[in-house]
Amino acid sequence: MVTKSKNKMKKKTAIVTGSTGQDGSYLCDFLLKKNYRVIAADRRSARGNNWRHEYLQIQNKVKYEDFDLTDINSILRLFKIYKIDEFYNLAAQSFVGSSFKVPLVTCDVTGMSVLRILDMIKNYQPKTKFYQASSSEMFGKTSTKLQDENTTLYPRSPYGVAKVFGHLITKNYRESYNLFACSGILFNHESPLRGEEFVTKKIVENLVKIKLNKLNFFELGNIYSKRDWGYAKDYVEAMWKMLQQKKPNDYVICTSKEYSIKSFVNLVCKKLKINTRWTGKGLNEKLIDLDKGKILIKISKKYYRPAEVDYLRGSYKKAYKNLKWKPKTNLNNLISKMINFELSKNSNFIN
Ligand code: NAP
Ligand code: G4F
Repeated sequence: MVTKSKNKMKKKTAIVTGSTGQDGSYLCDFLLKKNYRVIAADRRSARGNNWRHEYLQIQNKVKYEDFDLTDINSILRLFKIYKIDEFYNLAAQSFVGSSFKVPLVTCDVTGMSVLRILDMIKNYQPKTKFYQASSSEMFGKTSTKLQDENTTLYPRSPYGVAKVFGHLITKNYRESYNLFACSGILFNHESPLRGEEFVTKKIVENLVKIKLNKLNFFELGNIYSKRDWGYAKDYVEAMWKMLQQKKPNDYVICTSKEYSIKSFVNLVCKKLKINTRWTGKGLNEKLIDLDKGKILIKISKKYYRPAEVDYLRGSYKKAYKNLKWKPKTNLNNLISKMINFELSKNSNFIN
């Protein structure tokens, strides 16, 4: 009995904002397995479609708190209720494409809210360790082959600009007020739990539907940009590791391999055994199913962005040295996980 209550007292409390998103879900699961008390801070509207928590079977294990990054009182409330050991700020308007359409909301939610949280930590619980979800999108129009913690930031979207603010204000509060505040500069990371508006999920979901004869074709935008894609589940471990170090710091998390969107499509087709060839150029480029003589993918201007990030490829040297972190899952295995998830979803649907 005594040991049990002692163990209970030792539980660390972690707040995870954006817990219902891709990374938030994997992080909650990870922290629960590490015996944390996990407070899932989300907008109430997110609970209506809590499929990721249900998939990971964590919906009865976390404690939900109503929260909105734009409502300072909802942030303050958490600091009044809980003694917070670790605060992971994963919530954001995270879709780059939308940030051009709702720039003010994006800058407020994704950028300014970081300052709201840091100021609460400084004023109420300065011992709380803070993780900020920074992004490789901050490198934007980069001219270096490999981006690391010292690469110049040149964002290309309101989202990227907002993330730069969050990143720099985290560093500023660390240096000004001696807070344990870290930024993880994460390159693109995907999983079966990825939101369907992001390109990898859109490609896998639609090609699986085509394979199962449930869809004829779909459209993409710029298929020539290159991304460094890792597996989200590998990446949440790095977030936690950053907060377990003696000193706070910023780290790039990536795989150091880059692929174009077009190569990603080709890899998925190969795995699904769809025999294809690309024809045409520019907006007339198309992916053809050679066996059926059908168009599978068309290019549409609708999905082009006003400014593009053409090339991202990171170096995780510092994370490997200090955190002993390296990616475990390559793109081939990641694609298999995503395909299998979609196939099982579809067969469940048929049954
Ligand atoms: P995600 O799936 O889009 O999740 C974002 C979460 O933020 C959602 O749960 C969303 O909830 C919540 N949110 C949005 N606006 C909010 C608000 N005003 N108040 C409270 N919650 C709000 O994103 P993710 O892929 O897991 O990414 C997690 C974080 O890492 C984000 O900050 C993202 O910008 C950053 N990041 C992601 C990647 C990547 O490749 N995945 C790479 C680098 C950085 P609702 O359902 O209520 O909208
Ligand atoms: O999958 P995406 O929307 O991801 P993007 O823009 O790289 O942003 C993601 O990664 C960032 C890290 O670098 C995160 F910070 C951010 O939160 C998010 O998770 O687009 C990837 C690329 C882009 O170049 C886009 O123009 O794919 C291109 N693309 C081509 N056709 C498309 C499409 N993107 C989307 N979403 N949909 C298309 O139809």
